[in-house]
Amino acid sequence: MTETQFTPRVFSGIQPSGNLHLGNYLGALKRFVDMQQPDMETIYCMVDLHAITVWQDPKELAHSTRELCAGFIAAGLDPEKSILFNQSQVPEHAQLAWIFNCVARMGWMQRMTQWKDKAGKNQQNASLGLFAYPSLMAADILTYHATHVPVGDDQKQHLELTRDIAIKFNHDYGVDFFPITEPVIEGAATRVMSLRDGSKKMSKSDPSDMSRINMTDDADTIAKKIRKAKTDPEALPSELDGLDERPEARNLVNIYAALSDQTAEQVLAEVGGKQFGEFKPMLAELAVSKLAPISSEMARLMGEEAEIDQILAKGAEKARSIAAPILQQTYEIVGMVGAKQG
Ligand code: AQP
Repeated sequence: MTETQFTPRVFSGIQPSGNLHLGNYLGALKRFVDMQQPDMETIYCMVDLHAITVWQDPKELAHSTRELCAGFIAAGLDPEKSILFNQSQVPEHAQLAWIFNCVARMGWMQRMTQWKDKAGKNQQNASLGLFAYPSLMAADILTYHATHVPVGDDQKQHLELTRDIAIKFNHDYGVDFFPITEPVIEGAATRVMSLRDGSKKMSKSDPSDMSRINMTDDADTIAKKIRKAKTDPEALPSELDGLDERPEARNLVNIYAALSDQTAEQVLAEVGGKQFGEFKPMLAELAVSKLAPISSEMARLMGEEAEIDQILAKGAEKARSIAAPILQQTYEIVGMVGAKQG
């Protein structure tokens, strides 16, 4: 096998399965915007096929997909600079996922912590799609030969599996066709934790709305959630190791750092010695100043449904022009008769 040079290309996605929250924003969306650079091709997807691995109300799914697109644009993604689309409009994702279902091993999927967490004790009743989720995610990435994937820390294991699938495919067919993708898990907030419990990830499916800040929350709600966030009675330390064994304090410092584009060390140099009574209003003010313009722009864009649908359709067309030839080449490698280069 000869070494192939792959053009740098960024791909990532977010599920339209509920409200975007601060974890999605700091761990993923804000990073997507940072990577939208002139020398980098960026492809960002609303992964609706992933969302239906657990049942979604059809009307809500359509609404969430458009709202997520509005969130992408309001946060700074520009449809002229990045390819924005919803996954189901590009059938190559699902087609390549089938090939990968035949490459990935059952044991690999069974080890996925997200599968274990989401299916819980009721695995027999979970959908086959939920089990095969990482194989579709590998296809999302590799149908663009993407080299860099910005995600939150919780997706690390799925990205390792994407690499395993690429390596096994290349090995099984004696080619150097799929790139070995680099996860980009960077910044102060790669794992934003629940505001109610510093040992749990902030997530859409947490039953307590007080556990997360939604991108659609108004200023008063954001301030109230931060005021009521669980903390401890100690003052903030001036050094990072003073946050050891203080998960809730560490979480709020990391959120502050990510929102203000600083490191946690820089934040502690500024706020060390302050009590939470003083720090929480600072954090609330910062969060409102960063999130309010995004949520009001999201609300405005949601009034322009036809424009959103047009952006998604145009994005899907551009995405297909990259994905279709890669799928056709995959089919040829596998030996499918009639496979023609797109
Ligand atoms: N708490 C988080 N901190 C940092 N990054 C996070 N991400 C999610 N939660 C956090 C990142 O957001 C991107 C999109 O996530 P997703 O919507 O595809 O899936 P998810 O991880 O299932 O989101 P939730 O909120 O955690 O949903 P549920 O409750 O259904 O499990 C990914 O890059 C992810 O890392």
